[in-house]
Amino acid sequence: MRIVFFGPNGSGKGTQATLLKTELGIAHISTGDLLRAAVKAGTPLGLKAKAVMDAGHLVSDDIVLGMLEERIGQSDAKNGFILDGYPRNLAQCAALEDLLARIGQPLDVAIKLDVPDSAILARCEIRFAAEHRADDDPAVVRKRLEVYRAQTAPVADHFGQIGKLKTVDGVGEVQEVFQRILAVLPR
Ligand code: B4P
Repeated sequence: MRIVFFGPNGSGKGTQATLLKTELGIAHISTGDLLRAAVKAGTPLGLKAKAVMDAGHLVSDDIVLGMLEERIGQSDAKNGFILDGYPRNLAQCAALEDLLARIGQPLDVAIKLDVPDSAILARCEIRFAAEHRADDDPAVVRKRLEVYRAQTAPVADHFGQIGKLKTVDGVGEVQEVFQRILAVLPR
């Protein structure tokens, strides 16, 4: 199965994709994790990405697409994958559809996690206190929510128009949200 997960920052994409990966035995590909790994490794790409991420903006489309293409080509993604945090704008959406058409692996479903801003701010504040991730600073979280509304929300409309969108309430216990996700997966 090939799944796209999207929703605002802190909506729980990473948390839920990790559970779903185990449930379905498919690859979990998080562009946020790929970027954070590049930042940690101090690669030229990582150094470039760090400033952009810390300010709450999106990293450039060509950098993210290059990373994604390489990751999707790895053997654990042959039987399916969950894309967590990609696509984040309409250009990435078009690039993804091109890539998947080229490799003959069309998407099955796009799952959108709905979480109100107040809950997102509260979650990111907790993580900021524990992990000190610069992009969890409340001012940066607000910026990321703005970016989400302007650039990522239109991606939902696109998946809706092609009949692949499922919207799931992302508020509640992690296991409760997970059961809602399982219930909307195509059989
Ligand atoms: P992400 O890595 O996607 O952001 P995230 O804040 O980790 O979001 P996620 O939704 O995965 O939340 P999580 O499960 O961790 O992006 C980071 C940055 O990378 C972006 O801002 C951007 O700069 C860059 N980037 C990534 N992809 C890109 C792309 N395609 N193009 C360009 N740039 C890109 O959950 C958040 C917190 O909530 C956790 O602490 C978790 O424990 C908690 N939580 C989860 N579920 C909960 C629940 N049900 N109840 C209470 N708390 C919950």
